[in-house]
Amino acid sequence: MIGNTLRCGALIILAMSCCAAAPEPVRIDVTMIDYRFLPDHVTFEHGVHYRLHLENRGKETHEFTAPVFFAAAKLDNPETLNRERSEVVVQPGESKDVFLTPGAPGSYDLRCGDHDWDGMVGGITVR
Ligand SMILES: [Cu+2]
Repeated sequence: MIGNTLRCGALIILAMSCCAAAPEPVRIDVTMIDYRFLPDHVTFEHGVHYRLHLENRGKETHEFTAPVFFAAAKLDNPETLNRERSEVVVQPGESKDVFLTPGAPGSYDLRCGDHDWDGMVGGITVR
């Protein structure tokens, strides 16, 4: 019994030391409300690994629509996006994480595919 506990503890310490060495992606949070992105402008550094955390606190479904930005980026979990890989659909109360490394520096269009007509637009800069 004590032996098992010790072995278990040793495994946990091994697992922790292994994973602590891996660099964490830089987290960027974008909240979606009815009908805005908060913030509405996001800046990424070229070549850096990110966790883009999208949270919908509105009552309507919102999309983080950025086809050119996503096409230029290296996506770790493209299954989070729609089939065309142009946007991330986030239901009310839901959140999604996209792990990505942005592509070429420049300015990219950001909008909500459903509510851009209502001013739910923003921008993405990669430096
Ligand atoms: Cu929307």
